Formats: sequence, C-alpha cells, structure tokens
Amino acid sequence: MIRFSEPILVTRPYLPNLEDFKKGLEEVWMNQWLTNNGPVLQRFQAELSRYLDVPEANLALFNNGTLALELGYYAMGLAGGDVITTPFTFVATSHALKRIGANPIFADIDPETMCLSPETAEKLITPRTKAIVPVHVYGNVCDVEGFERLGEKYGVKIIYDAAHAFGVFNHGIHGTHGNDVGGKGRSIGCFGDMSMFSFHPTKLFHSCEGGLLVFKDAKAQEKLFELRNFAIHSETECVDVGSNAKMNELQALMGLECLKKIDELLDYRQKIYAAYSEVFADCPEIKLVPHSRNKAYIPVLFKDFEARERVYTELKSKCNVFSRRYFYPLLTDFAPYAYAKGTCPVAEDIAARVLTLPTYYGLPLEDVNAIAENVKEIAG
Ligand code: T4K
Repeated sequence: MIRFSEPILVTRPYLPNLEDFKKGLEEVWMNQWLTNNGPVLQRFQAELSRYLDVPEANLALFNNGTLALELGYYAMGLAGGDVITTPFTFVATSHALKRIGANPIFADIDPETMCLSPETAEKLITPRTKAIVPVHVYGNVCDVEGFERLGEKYGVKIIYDAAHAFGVFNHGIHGTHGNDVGGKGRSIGCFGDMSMFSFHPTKLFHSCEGGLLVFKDAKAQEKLFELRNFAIHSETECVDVGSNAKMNELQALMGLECLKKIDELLDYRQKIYAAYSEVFADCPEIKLVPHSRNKAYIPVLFKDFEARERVYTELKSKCNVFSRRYFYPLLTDFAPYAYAKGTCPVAEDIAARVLTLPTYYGLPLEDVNAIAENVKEIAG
C-alpha cells in the first residue's frame, strides 16, 4: 500500500495565475468600488451569461450558494408552504427552506442517478405543496423532463439545487427557458423555474465563495437584486425583509479568472475519472458511479457499510488520503429533519455505502492510480 508523504485531500481549489489576479486587483483599487453590483461583478455576470448561453436578465449573483438558495426560494413564494426535496444532499438545500419558514418533505431518490425521483415526489404532492427541489447531486442530471411534467400537472414550482452542476450542458434536451438546442446544448440551469450553482472553493469552478441563480422569468431579477441588498428599493424605501447577500468585487474577480480556465478544469476531471475507472474495471465490489456529466465528484459505492467505513478510515490512517462520505449521514438523520427519519430507504442504503474520492485540477494521474489501488486493496 502506498502512503503519501503529504496529505491528499478530497479536493483543492483551482487558483488562477497570480499575476493576472494582481492586475485585476489593481483595477479594483483604481475603481475604489468593493461591493454592491460593482463593475467587476457586472463583467462576471456578462461572462457567465455568455458561457451559459442565458440572457443576463435571467441571472443573479450572490455571496454564497446557501443565501442564493434562501433568497431564491423566498422570491419564488415558498415561505410557509410544503416543498418536496431529497434527503441525499448537503444540508444547505433544506436549511435554506427552513430558514424562510418552508417545510421540507423528503422523497426518495432514484437508485441509479441518486437524484430525487419524480415518481416518489409525485406521491407526496398535496394542496399544500408549493414546489419541488431536486438536486443534480455530484453533477448527475435529474430527470428534468419528469419534473417538468409534474410542474405543469400540479402547478408547483420546480427549483433545482444545481450546486454541483456548473459546466453541465444538456445536449439534445429542450430547455424550458429557451428555444433551440445547438452545440453543447443548453446549460442545465435552463430547466425548471430556477437553478442555483454554488461557486464555493470545493466546487470545480469557484469565486472564493459565491452562488448564481438562473431563473426562467426575467421579472424575478429586480426582486432578487433587492433581496440581496436588504430589500432596499431606494434611499427612502425598504420594501421587504431582505438580507446582505451581495457578491463582492474580489469574489467576482476570482470567478472571472477561473472562468478563463473552465474547459481545462472540466477536461482534467474527465481524465481523473478515466484513471479511477481503469483501476476499478476488474473489481465488481467497487462501483464507480458513472452518471456525473462534469465529474464534479468521484462517488464510489461499496458492497456494504462496513466496507465503506474500512476504506474511509484506512485511507486516512494508512495512506494519508482524506476521502469524504458525501452525503452521509442523510439529512433525515440530522436533528432538524428527524421527523422524516426512515422514510427514504434507497437514500439510506446509498448513504451507508458511498464514498467520494479525491479529484481536483492538478491531482497527478499517477496519484489517482495509487489511491485507486489502495482502495482496491483495503476493500479486499
Ligand atoms: N447545495 C448543495 C448540494 C451543496 O453541496 C452545497 C455546498 C450547497 C447547496 C451550498 O453552497 P455554498 O453555500 O457552499 O456555496 C463542503 C462545502 O463547504 C460546501 O460548499 C459543499 N456544498 C459541501 C458538499 O462540501 P465541507 O464541510 O465538506 O468542506 P470543507 O471545508 O471540509 O472542505 C473540503 C475539503 O476541501 C477539505 O479537505 C479541505 C479542502 N479545502 C477546502 C477549502 C474551503 C481546501 O483545500 N481549500 C479550501 O479553501 O463542506
């Protein structure tokens, strides 16, 4: 077994060229403008619009993904209603619901994609349901057409937590925001009423911290811009209970510099996935989950809880490799959501067996091979 001399973490953020970043900083210094819809943020928004092929009027940037979700849910009118969502995600998906006074109702996931299943979600729809919040977990794409049907049939909003799905384009599927699908297709953010991308440094693309909402109805933009700035409408008017969720100029600069490299960042992750895949090919006990389009994470399923725990623990103690059990425990095992404990058996099974392995731009492929060989040896 190989023990790395330096710890290998589950992820490391990409850092852009420092000289380019310094040039950007000089501009910020000249502008003497640090936050609140500054010129660098506006440039970042324009570049994101180009990259995603979504009009700028349908985008809003925030200082992190969690507040983007919270204010997005609020702007879509979910406060006080029931919202059907998945327990197999990061806590932010449902915390943001709770914080606006919405009531998360948990439905089970599809065993293949690990995303919320439209069939299980449909069974829980009642007159109190205001929305469904599926998550493109790991960059695996939800059944967007199934959810679109539910949205139309029951008149509920469909809001995707696309925190993991930046860089995912859905070639060949007709997005609800727009018309023709050409080239790489429409961004996955174009489905449903709204989607949120997280730009946290643990994501394949980041802005130090940050979040982006993409929404179908451009009229939402004014409301969202106000909500992220305390709901101040003018010097003498505050029109709602807003928050401080403004992305600052340094975040926007980091985002702009990282965006220059996005194709390379995405390509490198495919190489990492291919390297893991090759080593695990002859090992039926270890199932590399194949569905992530952008390979934002490398989730692996083991045969049972004991095997997963052994690999997780021994990778750390014997190999100096820090994998993570995303997403274990399930949300329904946490105190705020314990009312739903035991209601989602597929998600429970997967959470007990899944492990996410290291992946990030610059992780040497020979290290990936060594990590994978170690996993194989420990899993036995
Ligand atoms: N929805 C979903 C589905 C999400 O997954 C998330 C966030 C959100 C919503 C909310 O979006 P944000 O508000 O975060 O924009 C991490 C992240 O904090 C969180 O952003 C992410 N999901 C979640 C899946 O993972 P931790 O507690 O596991 O991260 P942490 O700080 O332990 O970092 C993980 C590894 O990365 C460590 O080994 C150290 C390394 N690292 C981390 C940072 C921050 C670095 O090397 N450099 C760094 O700067 O939650």
